[in-house]
Amino acid sequence: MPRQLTIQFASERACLMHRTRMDPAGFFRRIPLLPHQMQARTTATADMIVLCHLGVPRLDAAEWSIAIDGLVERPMHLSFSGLTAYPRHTVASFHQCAGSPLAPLEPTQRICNVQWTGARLAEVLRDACPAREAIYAWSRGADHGSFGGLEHDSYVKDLPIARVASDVLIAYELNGAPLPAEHGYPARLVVPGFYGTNSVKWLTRVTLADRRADGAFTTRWYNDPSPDGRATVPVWSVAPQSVIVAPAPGGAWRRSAAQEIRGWAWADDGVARVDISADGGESWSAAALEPREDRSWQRFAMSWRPTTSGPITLCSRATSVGGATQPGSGARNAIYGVEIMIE
Ligand SMILES: Nc1nc2c(c(=O)[nH]1)N[C@H]1C(S)=C(S)[C@@H](COP(=O)(O)O)O[C@H]1N2
Ligand SMILES: [Mo]
Repeated sequence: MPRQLTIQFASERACLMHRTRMDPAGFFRRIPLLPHQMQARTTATADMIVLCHLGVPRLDAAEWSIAIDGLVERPMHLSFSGLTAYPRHTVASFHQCAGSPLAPLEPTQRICNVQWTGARLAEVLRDACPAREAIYAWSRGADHGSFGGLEHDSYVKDLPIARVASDVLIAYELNGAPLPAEHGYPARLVVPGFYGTNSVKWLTRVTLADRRADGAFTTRWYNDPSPDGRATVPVWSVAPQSVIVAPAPGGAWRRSAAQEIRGWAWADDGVARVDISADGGESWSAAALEPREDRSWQRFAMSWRPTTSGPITLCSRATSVGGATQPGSGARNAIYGVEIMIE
C-alpha cells in the first residue's frame, strides 16, 4: 500500500480557537551583559539575553501538549509528563541572538553560555515514524501578535532534519531549573550551534515537511544575502565570533607591564584559533585557546606588554574549524574592538 504523504495537522482548529494569553504582549528583549561583564563560563539565568518578538504567552504545564505531525506515519500528541518520560539529556551551549531581523547586518554581541536539559528531538520523532520525504522540521510556538507591521498567528521556524540527529533538544530546564516564562515555559526547542531565533520557545508543534516553512520569520526575515548576492542563506548556523572580556573598554594599562587579554570565542563548528591585534587590526598574533567542550564557548587568553603610550584598540578574531573567519565590518559577526589607554 503506498504510504500517505499528505501533511497531517493534528487538531489544528482546536489550537487556533484556544488562543493563549500574552503577558506582556508585544516585542521585548533584554541584553543585560556587555562583553566585559561576561566573566562567568556559565551565564546566570538572570543575566541571559531575552528576545520575544510577540511577547510572552502564559502556559500551564498541566494543560500543555506538543503535536508531532506532517510527514510522519504516526502523528502524536505528547503531554508534559509524556515529554519528561523520555531520557534526559543536558547540553552546555552558547546561545546567541542574531540581532534584529530588521537590521540583519548590524554587528552584535548578544551572547551567553548556558545549560539546557530536555528530551532529544530525534528520540521523540522516532516514535512518530518520519517519512523518507521529510527534509525540514517546522517548529511552532504558542505566542501570537504583531511584529514588523504584520499580525502573526504564531512564531514558526524551520531547520534541516539532518541537523536533528545531533543534539537538538525539546528542553524543559535551563541551568538546572524549570524554564522561566520568558525563556519558553514549559518547553522549547534548543538547536545548539544555530542562532537563537531557531530555538522556538513555548513549543506546541513540530511538523515534518519537504519544504521550508512559509511564515514571515522564515521567508521575510532571518535570511541573509549569499556572498554573491544572488540568493539568500537562512540564519541557521552560527558564524565564528569572539569578544574580549578583559580589559574593559575605557580602562588604563601601565606601559611595560605584562597584562592578560582574554575572552570567549564560539562558532557552530567550533573555533580552531583566535588571533589578537593590539594595533586596531594591522598585525595579529595567536592567543592560547582551550578546546571546545560540548557546545560551550571557548576561552582564549594572551599575555601582552604594551611598549608605547596613548590610546590603542585591542581586537580579537576567531577562525572556525571549517576555516571561516570574522570580517572587519558589515556583518553581525564583525570583529569587536576594545579601546584602552596606555599610560
Ligand atoms: N516562540 C518564540 N520563540 C522564539 C522567539 C520568539 O519571539 N518566539 N525569539 C527567538 C529569538 S530571536 C531568540 S534570540 C531566542 C532567545 O531566547 P531566550 O529569550 O530564551 O534567550 O528565542 C527565539 N525563540
Ligand atoms: Mo534573536
